Amino acid sequence: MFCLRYAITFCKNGVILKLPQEVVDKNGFNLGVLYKEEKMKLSFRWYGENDPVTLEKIRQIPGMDSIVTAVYDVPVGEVWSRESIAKLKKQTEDAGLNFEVIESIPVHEDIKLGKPSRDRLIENYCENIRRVAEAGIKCICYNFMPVFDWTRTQLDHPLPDGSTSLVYYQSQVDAVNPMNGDSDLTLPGWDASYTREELAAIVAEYNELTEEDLWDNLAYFIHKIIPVARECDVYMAIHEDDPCWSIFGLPRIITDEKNLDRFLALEDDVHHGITLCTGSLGCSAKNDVAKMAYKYAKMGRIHFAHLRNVALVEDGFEERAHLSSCGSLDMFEIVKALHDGGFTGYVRPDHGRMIWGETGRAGYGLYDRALGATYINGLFEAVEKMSK
Ligand code: DNO
Repeated sequence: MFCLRYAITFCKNGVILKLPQEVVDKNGFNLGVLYKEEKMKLSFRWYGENDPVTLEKIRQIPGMDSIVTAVYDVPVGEVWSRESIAKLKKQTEDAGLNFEVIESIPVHEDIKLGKPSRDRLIENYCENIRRVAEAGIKCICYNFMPVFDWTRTQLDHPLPDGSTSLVYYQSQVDAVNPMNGDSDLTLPGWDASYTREELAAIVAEYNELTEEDLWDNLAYFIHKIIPVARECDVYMAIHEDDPCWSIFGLPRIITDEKNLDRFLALEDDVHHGITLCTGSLGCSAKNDVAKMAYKYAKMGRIHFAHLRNVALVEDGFEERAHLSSCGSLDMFEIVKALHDGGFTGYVRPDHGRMIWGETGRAGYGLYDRALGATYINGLFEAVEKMSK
């Protein structure tokens, strides 16, 4: 006697994305894996009920499978309430989409700094892993960038076709001193919950911290969270530093192949993996993104992929449409590398330009990301069929 633990589920557009995974006998003993999920799962970032890009709109993007979201009503470092998690799950599932990816559970600065308070904060982090896992989450994206997450110098840079996009010019970054609390100059992507003075104080705390110290603090964190992720069967997926070099003299370590190898060696466990962000790695010409995509997919360590293109320019980089011919990255080669490496994780279109007069959260409008999603679908369909 046996039964299928998981029913066959269909993507709303009729494409089979998931097949039964395990067969269990009547006592619940696992008889093994029947079919494996064979495809990437297309996902889309949603910032919750205040996001002008609604779940209903996201659902209409062809092939859409999962929502990527987070609890935003709790300060960094605190435990997320089960109610908030359950609400996100219900909203997502009511819209006919899967609730399987969190981006991000942010890492408190005290953990990155290795302060004594880190043990309590890491325990909270582990509790968040447990709570989202209980709600069905399979993959958690996070980053270990000191103070500043992704950094750009302008969010509405006009492109020749009349659209606007996010850009990074090194000379402008070099002109900003985040230690100067009086300056009104802020850069997009900075955590808005800090005042300028608080920001300056936190940056000052990093003065003494070397890259090796940051590695030690990362290793300490990883050794505590990965056993919990394994227990909960959740895939942790670190996001590379964006851009992938040090800014304002702060150390940044998740930047290239050598450092990703070092990072992955911290724990020999598939639950310890990466988000392959093509735009973050691809803004340095030194990174061969397709090579890394193949290598880490083959190792089973890419759980999430952020796919977008960037154009490298003399003084930095400009975000462009997803299409290969619009930027410096060969998106076909990257998708082929993921596919050939056996990648079956979550994929999302990353930042889009603002097009067709859309206004809203920079990088996270509907239209250009939806075009990106459709392009990504096309690339995956092509590489899948070519390989048969
Ligand atoms: C930018 C995003 C990042 C990412 C975090 C992950 O648009 O890709 O902010 O969410 O770095 O923790």
